[in-house]
Amino acid sequence: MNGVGSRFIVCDGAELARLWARIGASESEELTWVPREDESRARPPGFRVLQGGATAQAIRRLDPKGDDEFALISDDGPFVRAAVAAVSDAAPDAPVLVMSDRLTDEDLPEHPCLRHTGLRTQIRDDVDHEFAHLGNLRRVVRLQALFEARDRVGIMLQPDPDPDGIAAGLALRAVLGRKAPTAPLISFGEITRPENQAMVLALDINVRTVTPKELDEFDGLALVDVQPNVFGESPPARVLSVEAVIDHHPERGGYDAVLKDIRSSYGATATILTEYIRAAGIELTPRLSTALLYGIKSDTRLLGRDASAADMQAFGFAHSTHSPALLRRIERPALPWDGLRALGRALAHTRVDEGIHLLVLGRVREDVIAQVAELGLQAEGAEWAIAAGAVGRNLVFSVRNTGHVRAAGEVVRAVVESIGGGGGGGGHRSMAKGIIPLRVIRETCGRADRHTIHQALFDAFVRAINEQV
Ligand SMILES: [Mn+2]
Repeated sequence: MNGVGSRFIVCDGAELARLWARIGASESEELTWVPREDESRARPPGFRVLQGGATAQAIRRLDPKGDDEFALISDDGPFVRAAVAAVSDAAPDAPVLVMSDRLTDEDLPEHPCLRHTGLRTQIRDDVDHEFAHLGNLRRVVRLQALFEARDRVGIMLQPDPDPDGIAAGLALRAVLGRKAPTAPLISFGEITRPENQAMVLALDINVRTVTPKELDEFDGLALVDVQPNVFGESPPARVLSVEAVIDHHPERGGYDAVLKDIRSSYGATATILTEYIRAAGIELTPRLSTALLYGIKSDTRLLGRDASAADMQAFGFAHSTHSPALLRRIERPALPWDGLRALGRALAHTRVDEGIHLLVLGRVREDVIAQVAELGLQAEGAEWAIAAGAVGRNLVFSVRNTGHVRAAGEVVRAVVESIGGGGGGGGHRSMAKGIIPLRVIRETCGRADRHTIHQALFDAFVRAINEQV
């Protein structure tokens, strides 16, 4: 995400210019050097001399544009300070990377978009990373400038917000240096999935449901992990003209945004925001790290196939400061007493048959079902664990397997199909969830008591698991 501008490298003396060439100067870089005394005839190959030294006039002669960036390579304090001042003067918006082994942050002048890193230990990959950080810092500086003067910024998530959107929204608020009252997380819909409710509960996050009319309260709007096409056929006009969009879904047209950062190769929007926070050196609290970690984990299915190298790195970065206790509270919410009693009754008669451990719980809170399925897989001899319970008018069941067998998602679809219409199901290799209306079970099996449900589910699973694919 380095933008499309040019990159100017300014080396202090022939020795550092040759070092830069050895690290592996990129063809897309404009290489310049400032000769030290007695070096005027030692031009390093590929470099052109910065006539007049590191002055604003010399930088202006390079004709820098809005998206360009600079790297200053020097171990000399006065040189770097003069060069930073020259760049600020000639190209006020250009970010600056200072590469030096001897200088410390105290040697460097104030600059809104400057990063400092070492030089001689760098290899080309490191240099590329440093420029990636610089590109992210530039985005942060632009976002901050865009929202600075706004009274109330709405951070808009998709309807039925998910952990990635919630974490990214929370992180954007931190990037903007704001608190909930002036930058609330908002959505046109409520959080419905129990595991997502567990996240906002454990991390004490409020997502406000708003009507299109209520968007008038905000003089700044940022769409996070979402683009307007998600809001239906004819979205409210306000969301078609927003200040910022940060997303990892494929880019859609049909709306205006002052700033856009859309990276469809990323597995999570939380990854983009983690990079912002890292590049800008913003403090990562345990609550925010835990949110980001969980957001990345949940959108990439625990860093599975959809994850990019960037997701792995962001995950690692957030991991070092997250709170294991908070994460546990999200992933293993406290079991309610009646859920535990239902589990106790189901366990009293439990057995593992043909590698299947099936627990039917009766009426329970939905998140209990997933947790009981996890527990069920720990039974001796279990290759499959299924927990089922009545939620509203439906029978909801969660499925887990040991991973060496048929994919759970496929099996659940086959089970729902064989018991009868109106339900749904899906999932991944080792975990899945299915829903069948209780009415359908009553119609198919004559009744919907615990024993009947147990029998019907068990038979359907045996068939589905052993079916040839
Ligand atoms: Mn997402």
